[in-house]
Amino acid sequence: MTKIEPFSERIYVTRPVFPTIEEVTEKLRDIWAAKWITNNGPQHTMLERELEKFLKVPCLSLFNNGTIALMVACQSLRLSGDVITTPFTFAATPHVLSWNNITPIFCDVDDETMNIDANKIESMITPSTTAILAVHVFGTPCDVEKIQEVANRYGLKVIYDAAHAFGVEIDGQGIGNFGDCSMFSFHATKLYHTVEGGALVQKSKIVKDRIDLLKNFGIKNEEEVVMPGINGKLDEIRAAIGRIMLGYVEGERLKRINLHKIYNEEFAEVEGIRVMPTCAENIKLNYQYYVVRIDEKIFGRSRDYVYDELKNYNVYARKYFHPLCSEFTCYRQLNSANPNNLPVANVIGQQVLSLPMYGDLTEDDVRKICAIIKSFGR
Ligand code: T4K
Repeated sequence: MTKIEPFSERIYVTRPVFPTIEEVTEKLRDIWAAKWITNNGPQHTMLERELEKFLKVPCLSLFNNGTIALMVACQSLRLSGDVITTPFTFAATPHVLSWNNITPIFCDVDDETMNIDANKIESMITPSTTAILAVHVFGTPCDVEKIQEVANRYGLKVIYDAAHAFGVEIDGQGIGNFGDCSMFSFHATKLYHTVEGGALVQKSKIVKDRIDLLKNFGIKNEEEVVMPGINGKLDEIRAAIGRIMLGYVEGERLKRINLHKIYNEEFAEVEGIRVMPTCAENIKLNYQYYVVRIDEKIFGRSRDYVYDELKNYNVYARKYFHPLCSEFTCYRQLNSANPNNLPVANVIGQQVLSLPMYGDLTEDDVRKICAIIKSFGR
């Protein structure tokens, strides 16, 4: 077998999409001319309307990041007590609950989608439960129908952490239309970004008004502060960048679809490497991440071996999401964090590896990454 040379430069798990300097400069000139740089300026207002259209959602409020947006979602829905969530997510998801004095209750995940297992939620509900906080992990939609059905039966609110799900649709409906509220992250590492940023999406103008108060210190006007709010505002420069980036999303998505296909092709015959789930035809995905699961018993090498060895070839994959949130020192004492309660999540946490995925990767890059990984198998 011919020796595979390492990449000459580091290949990261992702790379932000950059607009041209000229496009940004043009927008900066508008902002300088308007002399309005934050606090609900024209770029902000225009971006909210443009995103509502793009995401096919009725009401959207911009935020300075997805985490603060999710914090405000809990406040706007007046959540308390316990909220059922997934351990297989980024740290922000349960942390937001803790910052609201809410106890996260970890529910196991589905082996195929890696999302919260909707069939196990009911058994976790107690009189203290006020909501379900589900995550469309890696952009694969949760079982929204089943989750809503359980929530309705017990009078629970449903919040979706849609940080990964920008542009995802079910039956032509924007993913943000499900549940009481959805959060999107516009962090630089996402398919669509505003450098840092995020949004809350929900159905009612009245709730939007409350959210907009909460993200601006609760200030109604110069004389009245009506609730204990926070500073969740997105500034004009980032809003302007967000407006430019809307023009890049579909092109980036198409490039990623092609790269997904190549990864899938390359791994099709490899035993012990499981690729991402395929979704039903009524679901439009965004192809933001490419994630595999490595079964050590079949592949002959562990996920950690592959992760470490890839670095020798200058490939920096990521173990999204390991450790599980239920393994964090701040949560592992919770009853629901016991691994016996989370058998599927614990296996996935040991197997999962996010491989490089961004539009500037070439087809050859992807084929070479696959060849390197395949060369590790025994
Ligand atoms: N809920 C979920 C399910 C989430 O995944 C997230 C965020 C949130 C909530 C919270 O939303 P935000 O408050 O962030 O809006 C990254 C992102 O920072 C984070 O937004 C994201 N999830 C998470 C999954 O990934 P890290 O700590 O892995 O990022 P970092 O800095 O290691 O970047 C990853 C790779 O990207 C680097 O290895 C290289 C590349 N990179 C990164 C940056 C920032 C670049 O090439 N250039 C860059 O400027 O968290």
